[in-house]
Amino acid sequence: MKIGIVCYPTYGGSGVVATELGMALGIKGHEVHFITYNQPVRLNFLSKNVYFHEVFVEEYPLFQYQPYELALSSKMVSIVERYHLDILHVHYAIPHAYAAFMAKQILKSKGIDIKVVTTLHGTDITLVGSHPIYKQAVEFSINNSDYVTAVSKSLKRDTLRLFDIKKDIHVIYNFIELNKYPEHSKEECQRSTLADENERIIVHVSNFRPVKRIEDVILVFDKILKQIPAKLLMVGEGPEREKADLLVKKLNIRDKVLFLGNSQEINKVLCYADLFLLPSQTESFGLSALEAMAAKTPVISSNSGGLPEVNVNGLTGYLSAVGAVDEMADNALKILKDPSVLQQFKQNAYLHSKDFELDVILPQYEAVYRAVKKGCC
Ligand code: GMT
Repeated sequence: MKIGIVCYPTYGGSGVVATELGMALGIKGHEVHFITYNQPVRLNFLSKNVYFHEVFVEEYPLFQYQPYELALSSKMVSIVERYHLDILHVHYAIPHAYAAFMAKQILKSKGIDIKVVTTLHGTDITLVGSHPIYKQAVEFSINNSDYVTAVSKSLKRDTLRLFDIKKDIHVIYNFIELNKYPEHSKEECQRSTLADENERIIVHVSNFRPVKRIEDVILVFDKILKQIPAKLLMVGEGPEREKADLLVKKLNIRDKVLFLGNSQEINKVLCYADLFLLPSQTESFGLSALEAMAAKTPVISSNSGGLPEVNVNGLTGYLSAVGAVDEMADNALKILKDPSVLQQFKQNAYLHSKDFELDVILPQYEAVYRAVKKGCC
């Protein structure tokens, strides 16, 4: 099949899922065309059957805001026409589903019936999409997609609660490619480059937005540190980075916290990890938690959104109410203090991540494309 994928090219989970999906589809013989404003960060340029089309936005003095949706719709129309695409799969409703609706209408006027699949990822619904300034357009674009998927049951529930939705929403979980996290990686990992032999290594990966509650990450770590030797690796960049730095200074733990910036090799960083922290305010799925589990790392997270669908309390890690930093630290210590308990949680996390293997999820998207192409819905 010929599939156009529209996504954000940045480090966020939606772009990562879209990119990994596209590359996997290419390997399976589909022709995949990425349409976005930059080359997606996880896109391996030489991937089989994969093409990238950059959306340019011309500056003009009249525009306070550049009309990206317009440029994107036009680009989608040209790519669908030029490469005879069957499907446009847009990741993150804003503005992609809206731009896809416009492209569909333009193509209709030319006698081309392009099918649009929209995947909802989280903040496009919970934080941004349901805001009154966007709500009407987001609701309309969801209702006018040919097929809608959400990355967790929780996100489906949120979408139905926040919008007047006339379409079925189908849950297709996010996925990982376990072969990118080889079982032997932990043993090969040079932990000594980052921590002393007796220190537990704790990792957080995110875009450092307020929703991630970065200060809770540091507070939990500080409480752990009071009980056992440990290091915290903070991976990512974003608006809360400065605040995090200030808190680290205030707590006088600067030599125990490493800010590593953005990384394209999360699996290599996770190779060092004994524990992953994700105390988010809300999280539709928590792809970073799943990536940690795939690298045999138990997860201490909040219980918000779709996190309970990924992190199983008492098995792969622990879940706590948002902001319950004392409980999170206590749970972390339960895992970290006893090497045999830690080993058990690592193994459980790894085994549970297998439920989200690419091989399990990819056929679900392929089935959607086939059904939608036939005009199922
Ligand atoms: O977490 C973010 O702020 C980035 C955001 C995105 O759209 O890239 O992530 C959302 O989509 C991911 C992939 O489906 C999910 O794993 C994240 O849980 C979700 N983030 C939130 O709901 C806050």
